[in-house]
Amino acid sequence: MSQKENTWIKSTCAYCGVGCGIEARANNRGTLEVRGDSQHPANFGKLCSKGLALGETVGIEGRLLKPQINQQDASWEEALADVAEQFNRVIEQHGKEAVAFYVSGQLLTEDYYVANKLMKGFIGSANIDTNSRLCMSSSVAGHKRAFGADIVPGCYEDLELADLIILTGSNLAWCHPILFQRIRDAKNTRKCKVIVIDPRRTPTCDIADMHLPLLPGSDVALFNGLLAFLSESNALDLDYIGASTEGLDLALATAFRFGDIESVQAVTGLDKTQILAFYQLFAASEKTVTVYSQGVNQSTSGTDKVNSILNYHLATGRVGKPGSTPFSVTGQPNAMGGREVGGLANMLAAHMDFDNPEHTQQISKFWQTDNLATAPGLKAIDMFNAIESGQIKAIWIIATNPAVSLPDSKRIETILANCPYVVVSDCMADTDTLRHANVALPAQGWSEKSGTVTNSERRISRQRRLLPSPGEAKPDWWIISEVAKKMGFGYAFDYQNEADIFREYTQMTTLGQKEVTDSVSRHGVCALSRPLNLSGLTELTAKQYHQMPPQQWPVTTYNQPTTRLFGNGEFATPSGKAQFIATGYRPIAETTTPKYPLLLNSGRIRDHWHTMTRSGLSPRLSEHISEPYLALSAQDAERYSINPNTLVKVTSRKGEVLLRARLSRECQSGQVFAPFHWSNCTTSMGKVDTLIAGHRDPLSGQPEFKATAVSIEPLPYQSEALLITQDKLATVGMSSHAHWTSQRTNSGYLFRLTSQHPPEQLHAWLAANLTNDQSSDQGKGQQLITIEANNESRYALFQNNRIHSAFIVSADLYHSDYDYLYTLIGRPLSDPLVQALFTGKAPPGHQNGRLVCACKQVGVKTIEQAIRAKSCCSVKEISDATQAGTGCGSCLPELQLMLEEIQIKQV
Ligand SMILES: Nc1nc2c(c(=O)[nH]1)N[C@H]1C(S)=C(S)[C@@H](COP(=O)(O)OP(=O)(O)OC[C@H]3O[C@@H](n4cnc5c(=O)[nH]c(N)nc54)[C@H](O)[C@@H]3O)O[C@H]1N2
Ligand SMILES: Nc1nc2c(c(=O)[nH]1)N[C@H]1C(S)=C(S)[C@@H](COP(=O)(O)OP(=O)(O)OC[C@H]3O[C@@H](n4cnc5c(=O)[nH]c(N)nc54)[C@H](O)[C@@H]3O)O[C@H]1N2
Ligand code: SF4
Ligand SMILES: [Mo]
Repeated sequence: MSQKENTWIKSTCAYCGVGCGIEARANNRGTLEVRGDSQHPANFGKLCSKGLALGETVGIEGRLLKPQINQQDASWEEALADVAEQFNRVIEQHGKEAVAFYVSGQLLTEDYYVANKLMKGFIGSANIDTNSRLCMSSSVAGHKRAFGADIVPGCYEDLELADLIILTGSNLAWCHPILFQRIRDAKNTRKCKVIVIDPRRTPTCDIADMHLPLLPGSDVALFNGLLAFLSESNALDLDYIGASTEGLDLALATAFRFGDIESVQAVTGLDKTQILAFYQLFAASEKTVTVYSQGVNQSTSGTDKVNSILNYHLATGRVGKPGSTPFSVTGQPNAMGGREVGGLANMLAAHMDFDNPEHTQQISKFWQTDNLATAPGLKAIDMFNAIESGQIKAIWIIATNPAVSLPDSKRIETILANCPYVVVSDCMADTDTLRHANVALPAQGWSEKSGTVTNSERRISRQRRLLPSPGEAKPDWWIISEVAKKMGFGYAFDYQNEADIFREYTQMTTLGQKEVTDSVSRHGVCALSRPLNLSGLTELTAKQYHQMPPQQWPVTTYNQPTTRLFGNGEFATPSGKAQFIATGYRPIAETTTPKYPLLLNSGRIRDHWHTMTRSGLSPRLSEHISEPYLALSAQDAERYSINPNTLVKVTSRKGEVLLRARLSRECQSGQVFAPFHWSNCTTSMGKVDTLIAGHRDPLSGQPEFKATAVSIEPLPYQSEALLITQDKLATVGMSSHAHWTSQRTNSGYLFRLTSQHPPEQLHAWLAANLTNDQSSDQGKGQQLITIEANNESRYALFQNNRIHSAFIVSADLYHSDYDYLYTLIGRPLSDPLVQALFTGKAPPGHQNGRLVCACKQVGVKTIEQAIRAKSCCSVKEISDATQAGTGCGSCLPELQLMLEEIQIKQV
């Protein structure tokens, strides 16, 4: 599709579940200008650092451009035929349970719908699961137990109406930055209180009136204690409980068993006065929202954690009311859409259930199939176990990178390597998972795709095509439908476009819906037999679909705003009443021992997205935190002899990784934290999921990513190097010589190496490698310079008199002194920066340090200097002095942290 110049097209951000509206315009460099959509109700024009950098990640670099069979280019016809034939062959020989799909919350609803229809409706197995198993499945299970349906009752506006916001297991500042900003703004105008419940002191604590650093996994005990406290202090809403709920007695009895403050204190490790202050504030604040995310879901007691939260909201009647509701925030852009169309192995599409014969009959009739799966399929980890045991012989992985993101990732790689037939659809050419693919299928990426996504507040937004597809990339729904046709199910997959699929899906949501009476009251509160009802969208023409503004479901009339659900006290259970669930506290699965004395927590950083296949393309996003790291307390660093910024070896019962030590006040002693973003494509030994065991919640099957027993020790090394290159190096041989991590920069790549070999050997090896890499260009004015200065050897390779690559090797390198190195590529020898490389002195004006504010390009040293020299005492003063934080605002919490840390040191 050709793109009219200067036309701003509305779409939705590629990243988190906030689902911000964007406007984008193609420029003549083939990339995009991106800005916030001021009319979108999620963000009203604001974007965070990731949203603002979207334009940097839509180029052709790194894209998978053609289908491949066994690493050889193939035509679409060949590749699709191969997939269809192999799947049919396996089904014929071993039965339908021998094949599986593993899909993703990053698919559009239309893609997801078709994948689920093919597997559950026509292949006849329910072996389709999604990475939402790792993300939202405990919330899904908790919602279903309490409400009878997987429903998020509230909306974003509730964050602005609440008197008290509890953020538990959520680092909103980094993971849902626009929601964080909405709360911060509300706090400034309405003075609502914020409590953060998280073992770590995260940047989210920037807006906290109270931080409860509970011990990992102890949420249920804390919330049971709250339920008991509410009962004891006569703060239960008895009218509401009587009219709208069932099961309080059992839940209360369980809560009382360990609900006294002393027991809560013992289990959570919190201070008694803090616990009481929290309970009292909750009891006194009628308008309360609890926002929760992976610190709750990713746990062996995840579903109970969710229900313990829903219990205290039900006990006070605070569900689905303005400013008063539990609020599970979704992670991926379409985590919610996937749940709607039945992406999880234990659900059918449109919130219908396997164990409801009416539902299965209605679906069979609607899809015109006599082969609908009759029972839930295998959940993610069980699915990979079944490949290992030989039960599953063919898997199709779409829009997810399980070789990095599933627990025990080394084992997952072995399983994929041994699986007889692996198909991977991805937009990128190189991922850890693709390295095991028999067939690789090039999917369109975010900027080329067209369809819909649903955000955390049930709002369906259009994602629109912004750029033409590179190479032969195709929409995921098209790829799946073509395979379905070739497998013999053509009549059911004959879609002309994504609007056809959306229409079919919306029709499906109306199956068996009872006549809706009084569905929407004046307060926007809705009562429906199955709340996921899109009957107002079933008649959309293709044109209306393409123009559709955001719609919040249920949508029984086009464009009707349905902001909240369940506020009238009617629920989707058979009795119409919400269910209290008795939630007994269970500890985390792993215990620390003298051999593994610390608990590893894992999660996200502000500027990277998951396995970095896309955010890793952006130099700006790669600068904020540029290496895999381990955050640890100063006490633990001392105890285990770890110096700041050195490499630390982290070992668990499953494996070991090497991470850069970051001493930080965020972790309590005994706990460490690492982000999970780095993969074999970006580091030799920094893939954190290598360490994590697959302990799961018994109901949801969600893994416990946040509590792994580990040991740490310093990594002895003989030499270190920083290397910049214009082209991506082949890293295959590098691992045998040094541990490495790589980072995208404006003009190329930056590698950090740590080696067991002495500096001269590392130097010789790197120099030989670089010249080999460039051998084809020999004679094109190539020039090498090697210099020894300050116990460091420096090397530069010039081509046509400009730096092509360069490195510095030393026994001990202070990396941050060389930040200017990023900028050297392409500069001539005469440039003062290049001269600095050889003199060993940092050039003037390049003492900026690690980037903190990605928008205004302000580095750590500039900010530190402003705080110290200009005596800035507030974030506002730092912003005024340096411009940091005046762009998207995502770095404001970090400015606050820096300010506090420097002020503490100065005292
Ligand atoms: N920048 C960025 N944003 C993202 C993503 C990304 O990759 N990068 N991914 C998106 C996705 S898919 C998701 S699911 C969301 C996740 O968003 P979040 O859930 O906010 O992010 P996490 O960092 O996984 O973990 C949240 C917090 O849980 C805390 N925690 C650990 N154990 C416990 C515990 O036992 N109890 C409590 N109460 N807290 C605990 C951790 O310390 C951590 O601060 O982010 C989305 N947004
Ligand atoms: N240790 C630890 N591990 C975790 C977590 C944690 O907190 N700690 N969190 C877990 C959670 S909540 C999540 S959601 C997962 C995320 O883990 P993954 O889903 O594995 O991570 P992504 O990097 O988002 O993988 C998406 C893949 O799809 C590709 N892709 C992007 N868009 C498209 C598209 O439109 N079509 C196709 N076909 N491909 C596309 C990308 O290039 C990439 O390879 O990680 C989980 N793993
Ligand atoms: S908060 Fe940031 S990453 Fe999430 S949708 Fe909005 S702009 Fe995108
Ligand atoms: Mo997620």
